[in-house]
Amino acid sequence: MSQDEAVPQEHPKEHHDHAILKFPEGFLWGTATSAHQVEGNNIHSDWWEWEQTHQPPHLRSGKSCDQYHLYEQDFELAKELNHNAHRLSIEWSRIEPIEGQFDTAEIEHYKKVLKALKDRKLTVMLTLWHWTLPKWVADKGGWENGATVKYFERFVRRIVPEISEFVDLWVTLNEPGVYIYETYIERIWPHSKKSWVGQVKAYLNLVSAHKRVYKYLHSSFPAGKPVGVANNILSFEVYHKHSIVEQMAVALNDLFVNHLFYFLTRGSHDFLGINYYFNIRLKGNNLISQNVGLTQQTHEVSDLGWEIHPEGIFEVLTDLSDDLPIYITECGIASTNDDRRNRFLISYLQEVARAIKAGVNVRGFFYWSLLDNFEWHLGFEPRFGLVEIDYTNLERHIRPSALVYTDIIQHNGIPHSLLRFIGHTVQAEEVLEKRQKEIEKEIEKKNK
Ligand code: IFM
Repeated sequence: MSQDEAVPQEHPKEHHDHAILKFPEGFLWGTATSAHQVEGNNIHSDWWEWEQTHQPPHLRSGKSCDQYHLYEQDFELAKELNHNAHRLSIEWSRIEPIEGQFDTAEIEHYKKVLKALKDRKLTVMLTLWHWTLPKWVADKGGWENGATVKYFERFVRRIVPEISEFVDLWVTLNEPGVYIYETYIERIWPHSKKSWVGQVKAYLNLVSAHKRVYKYLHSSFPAGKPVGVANNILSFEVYHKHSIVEQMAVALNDLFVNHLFYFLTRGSHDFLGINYYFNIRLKGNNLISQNVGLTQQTHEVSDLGWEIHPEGIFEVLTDLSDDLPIYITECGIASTNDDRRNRFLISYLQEVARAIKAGVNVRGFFYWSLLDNFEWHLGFEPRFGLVEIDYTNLERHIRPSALVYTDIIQHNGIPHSLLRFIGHTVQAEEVLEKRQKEIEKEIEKKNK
């Protein structure tokens, strides 16, 4: 049969939900970055020093994306892509390179940076500490030293009055748990060591640092802007459903990784900041937050081997949901395959929409990251950006996934045309309810 003769197919409308998967009014759509990863030449930080002494040249941050100079250009891109928010961090080691000496030129620099965001009408979420320390703080023992809490608070008290007019939401700390994990358990980051005592001290000092800064931000700025932490949250699963040991491991990992920091700082959050990336399967004797044999499985993974598991974000959102609003302060994928990034974005956001429908108060989503950037000990190879960086000349190139994200932002929801890209679940209940009513009407008509 030729195409002309083809009988047009009936597509019963009620079997598909063609509506846009809507997000709440005022939802924040943006991306996240951190100073050390994008600025370049952070020469007073402990990471910079460690890179020179412990890392081969290609794994050093160097000029990075040179956002220190190119910030206007990058923010313009974010604006053009229709983002309405941006998360970034300031670099303590630039502002206080020597103990007690604050560099006013650097403070002025950050004012300009933040103003550049406000000029573009972007909501600003600012992180005060994203893993790097001034070298002098690290030399005194870093977070293991109780005095670092005081140093950090002094820095915050100095900088916040200067910049608060440009900031809408504060994040005190980024992923304290990951910092501890990489330094004391994996031991692949600066100042790594095996020390249970050191690990506990550092963790508890981070807890008090958050609490003190939270208190300061509220007591000194009564009309206060919301304050939170960006916590790394993982979804966990057992490998063998019957294994009680694995089930216990899931419960313990969930407790330590996802709940402990929030629990120890309860009462000091105006929102929960969730950085969600991937799922972990715990197996046999490999029970401490380790990915298990993923490459031998059929799951799609990122270039870093992180399992793409959209349902995981739904699970953690519903699990952590309480009275506080939630911002997804980071979520992203390292991939040179941009189609994979598209699938990731659409499918993870679909699950966020599902969580909102289930009653979770999610207020914003910050994709990690606006640009490809320096991925810590892994250097520049992992490509997380919506915008690609050509590191030979630092030119920025918009990836197609950036436009998919823009499409979602413009609709404040996921249009059906994008959902089709990954296939999607029909919202069965609504469709059935509607159909039921229609059937009832038809029956009524016939009976007349
Ligand atoms: O690049 C990091 C970021 O600094 C903190 N969260 C996870 C990202 C990807 O690994």
